[in-house]
Amino acid sequence: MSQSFLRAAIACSFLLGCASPVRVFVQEGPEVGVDSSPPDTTPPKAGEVGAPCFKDDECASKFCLPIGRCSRECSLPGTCPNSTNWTCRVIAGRGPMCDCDELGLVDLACNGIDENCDGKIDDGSPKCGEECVDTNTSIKHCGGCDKPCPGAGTPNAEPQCAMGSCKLKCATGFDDCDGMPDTGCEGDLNSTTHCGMCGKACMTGESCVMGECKTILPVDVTILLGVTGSSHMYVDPAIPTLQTKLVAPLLAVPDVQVGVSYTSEFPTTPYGSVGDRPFQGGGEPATDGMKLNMLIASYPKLFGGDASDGMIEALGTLAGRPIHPTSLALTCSAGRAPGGCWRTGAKRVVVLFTDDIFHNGPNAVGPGLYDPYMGIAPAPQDWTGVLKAMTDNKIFLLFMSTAPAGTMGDQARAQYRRMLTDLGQPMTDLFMATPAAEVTTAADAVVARIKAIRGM
Ligand SMILES: [Ca+2]
Ligand SMILES: [Ca+2]
Ligand SMILES: [Ca+2]
Ligand SMILES: [Ca+2]
Repeated sequence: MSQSFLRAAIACSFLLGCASPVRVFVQEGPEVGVDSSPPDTTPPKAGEVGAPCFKDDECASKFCLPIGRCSRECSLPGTCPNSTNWTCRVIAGRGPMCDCDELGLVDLACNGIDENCDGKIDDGSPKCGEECVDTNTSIKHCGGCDKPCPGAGTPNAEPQCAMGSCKLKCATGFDDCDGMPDTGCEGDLNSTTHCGMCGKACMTGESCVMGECKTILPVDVTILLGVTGSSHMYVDPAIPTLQTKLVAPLLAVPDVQVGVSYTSEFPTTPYGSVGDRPFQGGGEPATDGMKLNMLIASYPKLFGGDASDGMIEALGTLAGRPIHPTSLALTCSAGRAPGGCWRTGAKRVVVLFTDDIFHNGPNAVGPGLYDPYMGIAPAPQDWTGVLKAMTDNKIFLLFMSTAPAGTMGDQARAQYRRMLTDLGQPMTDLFMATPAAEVTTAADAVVARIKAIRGM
């Protein structure tokens, strides 16, 4: 009688009270309960627990589980392989037997679970020293013990082990262009040498914007301040913000120049008052921040008259339409386009800071002009002509709307949206700048938009 038989017989008689001689064939093997066998890839021996089987006779225990694995007798859960998917269950006609819930065909590494029910926990996972290691993913033991992945602590990079091979995981916008882990992900994909991908260089004169080579044109921005009587209460508190959050960041962008002009109304009753000007030039686009700040702070406090005002005329002037005798032209440097004094080849942007709705502008809905002027000579410009001039001169129009919420402001903004539609611009080019706290948000957004226009 073998030792196995004795052990099985004792287990039967003391723990289970069974007396069947079937248990003579319980196989030799490591004590169950603590599976401390070193991970290996050798399959279980034929007949032992976890060995593949088609019928009961192939198993030492004479019991083949429905999943096609040999079982064995057990007394307690701990007498089966020490994995959560193995349990000691009473099988009808057999008594307590080890049963396994198969979790997959592959035994995943180092998780203490015998997913494939072959009775070996984490088989195939090597140990490196005492540590169970998944050499497919371990950055210390990648593809084998003590094969660390290089690149830790290098710029824009993290070492990574995938399928047992080391590679660098690069931060967004960077790549390992030189193939050397020690330099990390040194390739800046927003640079003109690696624009969008390693080795993709931009042509001379191009810039790399968001991973694409682009020809960046200079940008001229004119801040057009609405200065009728109703607007002073919005302009005054916004002055520091316009200086620090609009002018300063725009001048910090390469080859962006900024100018300031003003708009109010024709000095004709009932539209406006004596001294009003539909357009008053301040300074042409330039880079002198001090001068620009002064042009904003010392804006002319003009008047107005009725509810609508003369901004359409001012936009026409900036777009090069003949200037009205009641307006005051900008003084342009040599070589600049008349009206807005734009540089040749520069993109052109007007930032209109206003609380008004505009005479001779478009109706928000339907055809015709909004509140058209009557009896002013020479005749003021209207949206039809100004739209054409702005389109011909490729002038972008951005609104900073200070009109308060409510019917009047909503009517004005509906007109702005119609103008943006006519210009082929998105509705998002209308920036809410009311109440005063929103001027900062609006200015930030306008700067971002102008940067985007620059890269278009
Ligand atoms: Ca296994
Ligand atoms: Ca496992
Ligand atoms: Ca590198
Ligand atoms: Ca008016």
